[in-house]
Amino acid sequence: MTQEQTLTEFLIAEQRRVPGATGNFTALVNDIRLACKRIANLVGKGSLADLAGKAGSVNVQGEDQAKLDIVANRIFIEIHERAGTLAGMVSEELEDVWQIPEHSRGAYLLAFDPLDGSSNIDVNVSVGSIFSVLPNPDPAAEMGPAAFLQPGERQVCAGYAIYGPTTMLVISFGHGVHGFTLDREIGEFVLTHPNVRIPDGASEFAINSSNSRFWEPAITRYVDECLAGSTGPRGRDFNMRWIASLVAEAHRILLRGGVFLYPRDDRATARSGKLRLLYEANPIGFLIEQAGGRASTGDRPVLELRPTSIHQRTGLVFGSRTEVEIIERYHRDHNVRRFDAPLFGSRGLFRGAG
Ligand code: AFP
Repeated sequence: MTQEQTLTEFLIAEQRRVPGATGNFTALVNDIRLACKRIANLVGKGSLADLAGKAGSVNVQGEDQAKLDIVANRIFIEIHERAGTLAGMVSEELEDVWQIPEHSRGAYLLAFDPLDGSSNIDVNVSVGSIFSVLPNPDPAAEMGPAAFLQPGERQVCAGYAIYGPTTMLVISFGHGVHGFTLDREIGEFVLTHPNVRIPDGASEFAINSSNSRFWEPAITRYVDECLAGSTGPRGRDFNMRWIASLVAEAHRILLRGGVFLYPRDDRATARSGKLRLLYEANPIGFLIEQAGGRASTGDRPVLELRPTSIHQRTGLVFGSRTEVEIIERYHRDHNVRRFDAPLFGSRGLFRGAG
């Protein structure tokens, strides 16, 4: 039997690959790991920790905060703010950039969603934490939103922790994706899923179809064709999934293939999409691309987008490369004029097919 490799050993090996590495990056990833372990512990306690339910507050996006959203956010901040590895932090739960005291400033920026899918906590469905690490582009400049407005392709590390039946940390440093499972007996993440590759050609799609009346024609066409199954143009049956937890959805797709769509739509709240670019779409997109899949706004690779604000939203389509490319093609074909392409309007050919 080969010996298990822990995340600590993996990180040391990674650091050795970089001549002159200071250990700061390794320390940062170690701290992310610690934050995720602490959150996993609380999530695992469920109602026993008296952390179930809503906090009675709303975040900067106007969404109700769960008690665990607030606690998980605090855990991330407390662990990182004096570690000496970061120059600033952005979180789904914070309106502004979190300033790091000058004497503790490091070379990196951290954007995170401390508890993604938090509407699922009270019903005991998988949730997660998502993180994205960027270099600080100008250490001499005053820390503010501008530092974070870098395209996702500049990420040096991204990943998520999933708090499900097991807790896993799935991470990429820009050369492949690796999954580590928390062994609670030894308190360590152990490498269980090295070099994850997304299977292509899988037959599952995930979308919240209650929004279908607001979709663009390209999305309607894609979903209608999937629903038509073996009798339609795709010539095979598809399964539909929707967990309402991006991390859980991304995890399934990384391991089993398929495609996820949260497209922009015609609701006033989702014209630019629903998911947040910096701490949802970019880190998940980075993992997906590193695992051989594709992540797109629908029109173009999501990692190429240059953000204009720290809480910017985007449409997001990701998963098996072939499927995402089909969806991008449909955008090119049908979305020249939104919502009124002849085949897909209210009386169009495909409207009745689903
Ligand atoms: P929360 O973290 O507020 O629960 O949001 C979860 C999420 O951002 C993402 O994880 C899901 O894919 C998506 O929202 C679900 O959105 P709908 O409830 O609109 O389906």
